[in-house]
Amino acid sequence: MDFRSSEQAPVAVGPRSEDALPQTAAAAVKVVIVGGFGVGKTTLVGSVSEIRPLTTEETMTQAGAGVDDTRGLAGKTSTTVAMDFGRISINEELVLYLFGTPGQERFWFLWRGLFEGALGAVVLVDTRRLEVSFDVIGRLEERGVPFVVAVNSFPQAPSYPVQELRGALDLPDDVPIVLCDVRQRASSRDVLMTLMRYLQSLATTQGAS
Ligand SMILES: Nc1nc2c(ncn2[C@@H]2O[C@H](COP(=O)(O)OP(=O)(O)OP(=O)(O)O)[C@@H](O)[C@H]2O)c(=O)[nH]1
Ligand SMILES: [Mg+2]
Repeated sequence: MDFRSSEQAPVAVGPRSEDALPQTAAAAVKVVIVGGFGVGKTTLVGSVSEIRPLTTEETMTQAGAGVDDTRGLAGKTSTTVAMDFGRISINEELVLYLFGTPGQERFWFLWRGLFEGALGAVVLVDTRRLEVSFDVIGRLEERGVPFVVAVNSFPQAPSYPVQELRGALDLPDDVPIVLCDVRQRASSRDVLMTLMRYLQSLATTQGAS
């Protein structure tokens, strides 16, 4: 087909040049962002990704009433049904691929594939609804995926001392807990850096034993 002769401009195909990996990238790591319904997973991937994130948001409808726990989420109008995907370069050599999971239990059957090859995970929690993260943490522990916990600061969310949170979530002492506001790129990046440092410390400990 001769595009020059068609009336409409040709549609660009293939990856956009600004999305290309830096030539210096030597290692790519898969990280999953998990947590209960509406804790801010899609927001985190969107704020930190250097490529336009892929999202699978669907509008929340009346059909979810009574099923979706929307307490404290008055402004939330959409929900992830498959996954979020983004990318961030930590430095010139290390690139993270971010996979955000759906928070709603009815989409959890998709999780199996999402954990394949993941080096680590971020568990996002909302202190108003800590219980929505219990199952998620259990699943990561079952699969042996190392994780850090990031407490997303929503207004009016109660703040608890870290030790109390650790107890409530039944976390071992070495699992990092950090506060964040995932709407802020720098804050989301800090969360990922905490995970990277934690993975590095685990690798060092395991290498030493
Ligand atoms: N105030 C405040 N609002 C936030 C923050 N993070 C996310 N939100 C808002 O909270 C809502 C939930 O965010 P999402 O990113 O869709 O949450 P999610 O975990 O991806 O939700 P599901 O995919 O449906 O499980 C959105 O309306 C966000 O704008 C935060 O740090 N502070
Ligand atoms: Mg989402």
